Amino acid sequence: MNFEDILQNEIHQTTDSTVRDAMEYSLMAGGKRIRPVLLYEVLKGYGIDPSLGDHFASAIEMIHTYSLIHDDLPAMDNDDLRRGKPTCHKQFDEATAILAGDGLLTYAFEEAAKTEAEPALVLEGIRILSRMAGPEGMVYGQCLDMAEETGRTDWEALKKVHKYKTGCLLSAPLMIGAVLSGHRDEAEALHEAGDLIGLAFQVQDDVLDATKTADELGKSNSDERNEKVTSVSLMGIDEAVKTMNELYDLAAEKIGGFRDFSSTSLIEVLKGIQSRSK
Ligand code: GRG
Repeated sequence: MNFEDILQNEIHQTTDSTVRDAMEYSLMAGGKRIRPVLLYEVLKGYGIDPSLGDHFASAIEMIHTYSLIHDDLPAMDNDDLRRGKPTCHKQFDEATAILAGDGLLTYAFEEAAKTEAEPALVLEGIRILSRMAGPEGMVYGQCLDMAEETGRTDWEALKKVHKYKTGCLLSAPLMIGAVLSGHRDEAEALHEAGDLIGLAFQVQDDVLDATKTADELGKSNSDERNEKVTSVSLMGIDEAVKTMNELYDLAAEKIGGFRDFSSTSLIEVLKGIQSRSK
């Protein structure tokens, strides 16, 4: 089964309701699925059947989608367009969008728990997922981002926001892939690689936001509207592009250094992300 069918199938196992419609609307709206791909690539690199990661890959995409739904709400970035479609609260209403986010977040953990691997490995994967998504991870990053004075003020502060807000959920699939493959000892080093990818990805997002239209990107640029400091506003486009390329190269170098890991395919995926246009 391809990943889109897996996701659709899993979400259809929840009770038919408006909240399910809203969860499905946002989940199946055509995201790039970068986080699931990272998990599958780590499993493949360690010589493990990638289907072992189906439930965690779905769980991570559910958590990512919940974060986008909540981030788009009027109380946060107040955006109208996401994944080329009206945001969840525009298509439905605010209460339904809040519930759809809550539903995706909680269902993600049931989803991850379905993984048929050694229970200790599944538990460790769930612990990592929870930590990377929660108040020690993405939620902390979002909190820093909302508190402008302690958030985006200079490059160091901005890097901290991105490490948590973006890096953690890109690190999670790499770390969980290592754990499910029996390489728990390499999860921390993969976390560092994930941080680099997260920062590169975010600088790239800033560059794309500054150079493409909302229609081309399929999402609104609320950073500009909300007058937020970004890597482009701090260092200009040329320097931001240079920084982004250096960060991707560093991440690839790190990934190339793992023992017992065939890195070629994951590095190819990274190159694909580096040349993305949305
Ligand atoms: C609400 C707790 C909470 C967190 C929100 C995801 C997020 C944190 C904010 C969204 C805004 C933003 C720029 C986040 C950084 C991560 C990022 C670049 C998300 C977009 O990821 P893509 O490009 O999206 O992988 P698709 O739609 O392709 O899945």
